[in-house]
Amino acid sequence: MTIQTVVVPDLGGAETVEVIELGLAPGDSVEVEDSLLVLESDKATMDIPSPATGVFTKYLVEEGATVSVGDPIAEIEVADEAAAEEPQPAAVEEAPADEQPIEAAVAEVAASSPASASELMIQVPDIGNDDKVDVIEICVAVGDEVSEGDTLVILESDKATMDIPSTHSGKVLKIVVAEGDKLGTGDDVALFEVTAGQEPAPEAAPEVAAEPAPQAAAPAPAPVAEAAPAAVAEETATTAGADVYAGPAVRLLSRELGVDLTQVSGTGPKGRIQKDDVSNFVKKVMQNKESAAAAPAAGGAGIPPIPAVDFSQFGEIEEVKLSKIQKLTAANMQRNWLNIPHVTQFDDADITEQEAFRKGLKAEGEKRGVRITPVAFLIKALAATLQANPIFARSMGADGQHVVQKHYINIGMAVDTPRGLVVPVIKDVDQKGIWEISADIMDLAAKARDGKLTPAEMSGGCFTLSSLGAIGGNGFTPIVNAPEVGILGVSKSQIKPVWNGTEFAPRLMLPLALSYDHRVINGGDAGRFMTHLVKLLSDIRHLAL
Ligand code: CAO
Repeated sequence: MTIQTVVVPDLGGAETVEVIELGLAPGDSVEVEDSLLVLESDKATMDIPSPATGVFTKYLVEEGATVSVGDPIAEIEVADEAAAEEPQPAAVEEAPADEQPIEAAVAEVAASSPASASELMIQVPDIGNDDKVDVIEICVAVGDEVSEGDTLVILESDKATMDIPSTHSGKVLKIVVAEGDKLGTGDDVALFEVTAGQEPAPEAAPEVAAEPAPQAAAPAPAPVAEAAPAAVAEETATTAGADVYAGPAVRLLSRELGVDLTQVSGTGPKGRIQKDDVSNFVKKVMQNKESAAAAPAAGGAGIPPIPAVDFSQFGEIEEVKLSKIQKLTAANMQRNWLNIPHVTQFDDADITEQEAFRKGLKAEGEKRGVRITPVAFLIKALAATLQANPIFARSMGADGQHVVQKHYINIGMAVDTPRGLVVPVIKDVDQKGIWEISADIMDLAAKARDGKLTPAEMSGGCFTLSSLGAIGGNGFTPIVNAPEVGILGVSKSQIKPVWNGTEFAPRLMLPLALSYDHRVINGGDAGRFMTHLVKLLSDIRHLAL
């Protein structure tokens, strides 16, 4: 066994380059030509291939280090016979030392070689586009052994990127394009010494150039390039990663793992995507999938889960823990939304007289130590409406074969608290007057905000009221609080012009929205319920009847 030191090859004019990717761990097996590390100048990146088959021992540089020609960069352990046989990467060492960027210098290496019978110029196949498009990445270097189908260069139009694959296996003798060049169908890409058995007949080569039909001499699996423009665009959206900054090794890894590089944040120099970034992205997606599968609230009923997004790529973020109530509410809301076919019906109640009456009670309320708000009248009116329309005090039987009719009137009241939404229940509302209901509202709302409600105080409801009247809004569509079948959403009352038969009069109108479970309630039932409620709220004398 011999330790072989790998040095920075001729950089074709660049004086120094940066080490941007160290992908191997000590003990990794390497084949000749496997990428050991990636260097980058201000114009191009360059994979440094292993000069021999063996075992990678260590790097002699750190990521981010600046190196120049001849600097030792890595060590590999090779079998003595292999060391004897395998020279340092000849292709790179043979590069001319004139003042050119890496990619151009590399392209020039074999320029002077006369074409032989086993040489073949690989060309751009039909890219389904008459325009020439930019070369955004050269994926091979002179001296590389390339298999048929391996990506040689990546082209980019304003709509898509396209991998241009090699139509033959062989060794790259010369790359005749550089990043930034424009290429179109049939243009030359690279000169190959094709592997024995793949040589084209001497007369076949020009035909390939003139007619790059996939079947003639090009069995290239070039799905992107051969596809119609629409398919090309689709490829971009899913895997190609048009606007990403990543080297060939990372692009290859992302293709193997099916990772869309546009979704990955790069942590390397200048935001370059590293192999670790791709691995971490996959890890995160898998973790999110596992937690989505574990949480009954997510992706139930065969509904595809909402994809995880790494928001940090758009700006600063923080993770805020959900309270127990918020988690429970999220699960219940989703369960109710998915299980119940909702319909919401709207109306306005004229509460001009009711409000005048309520305000007239304020002084007495102060004496009693009770605040009467519009919510107390709503709950009283709802109790009477439920008595007149008992279908709204039903629940769907678990077997779907029966409904349960409740003969008590308990009304839940949504309360907004710092810990989340809770719904205490006012019991036997039909047997209570407005003062008693007001006292219950005050008591339960205070307990809700202090987190002191007992489970008994939050159960047994027949129907729910959700009032955003003190907050504002014209209307909203509340979600039924299953297993109840109806919920009333109340918004802020406003003075509106209402036609009284002879003229428009200013009236205080209260917007109401009744959501119901259409499995149990029909539109006619809801219409009757809403009409009854509006009548009671508009003239509360009916409550006394
Ligand atoms: N239109 C105009 N003003 C209204 C109103 C309405 N519909 N409803 C209440 N108000 C007024 C009240 O009159 C009171 O003003 P005054 O003190 O001058 O009389 C003021 O708004 C504050 O009322 P309040 O909110 O303190 O009391 P409330 O009895 O109206 O409501 C409660 C109690 C618990 C329902 C309410 O505090 C609450 O938490 N509402 C939010 C419910 C919620 O979050 N629903 C959404 C659930 S789904 O996400």
